[in-house]
Amino acid sequence: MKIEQITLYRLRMNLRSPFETSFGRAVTRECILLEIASEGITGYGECVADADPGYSYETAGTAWHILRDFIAPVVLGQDLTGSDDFQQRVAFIRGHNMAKAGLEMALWDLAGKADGRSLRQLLGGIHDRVAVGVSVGIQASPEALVETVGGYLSQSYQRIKIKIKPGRDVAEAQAVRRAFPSTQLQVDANSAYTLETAQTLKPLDDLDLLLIEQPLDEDDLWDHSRLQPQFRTPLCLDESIVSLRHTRQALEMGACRIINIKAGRVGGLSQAVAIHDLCQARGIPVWCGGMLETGVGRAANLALASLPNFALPGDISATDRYYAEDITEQRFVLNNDSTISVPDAPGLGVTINRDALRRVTQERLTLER
Ligand code: OSB
Ligand code: MG
Repeated sequence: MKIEQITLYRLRMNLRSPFETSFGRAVTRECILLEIASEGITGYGECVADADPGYSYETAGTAWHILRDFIAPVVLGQDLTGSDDFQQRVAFIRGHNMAKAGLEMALWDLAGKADGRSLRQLLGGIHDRVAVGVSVGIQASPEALVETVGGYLSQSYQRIKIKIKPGRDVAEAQAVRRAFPSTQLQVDANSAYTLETAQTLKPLDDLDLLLIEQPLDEDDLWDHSRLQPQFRTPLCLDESIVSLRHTRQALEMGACRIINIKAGRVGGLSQAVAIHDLCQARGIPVWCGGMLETGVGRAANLALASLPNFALPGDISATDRYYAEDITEQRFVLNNDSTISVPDAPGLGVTINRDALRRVTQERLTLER
């Protein structure tokens, strides 16, 4: 695949409702859409870095810089054979996994379209629909949270994740558990605790949670390995898992019992599959995390989550949970068994709504050799 042109679109999309986590409150989501042209075919990818460095150090701004100044120059005009070839070319760039993953996704879309095969087929997915849940931001009060959760349950979501932060944790989880005794429930702290302050989370162990996601710092596998034995509930790492090596080390240390996989965080779908395979070999369940993706990234998440060891429901909700208007023609809807169907058209299986794209584009840059 000779890469002739790369276009970057910097997007700002209005969220249907504000999304509050331990690291901030968002009313819009920013990301970069990548469009690459090769021999008459166009591939799309989404770089999930957001406006602020709250979830990780990457932002849409740093990713724009890395894509324009370091990734595009080693890809433009080159005949790439696939994701391994691409990863070798960008291996000189330390970190910046979301920037790399955005371009890798566009290459997968291109490869699938060239071959007439869906991303699910290319990655080895085995399901045509995947179990999903919804990630619920911090609400005004435990009562408001119970009401919001009830709304999602009535839409047929069967798994609920609630965001927590110090002071907005145990009472919230207890209120949801009391109101919905048998719902699959989990919490996500986004690194808001220390080994010491996480002691206040002990009562969560009595709530029959599926998991506790990323309580401690993103660069701290060690303290997670000290915290996990203090809880019956499995810890799950999100931010801390930035590579296959981190995954192996986390498992060897006993830092968690479940892994959240996000292709952006680990540098691309190829790494995501490698992490899936390692966890499968070690009997560790994984699930697909989300970054409030547009339809482009959501299509990739669905294909990834169709692999066999994605044993827990993904943070892959229906389009209308996030956006009134998306940039893909396709809208993803929830089936009544809390699944979403995996696209089966070639590549990502989505087409871009050019009018919608124009409305959310803040900046656009075309690069050619
Ligand atoms: O920690 O999983 C997270 C959204 C943005 C950044 C980080 C996270 C999230 C979510 C939402 O929890 C998942 C989604 O529905 O896309
Ligand atoms: Mg998370």
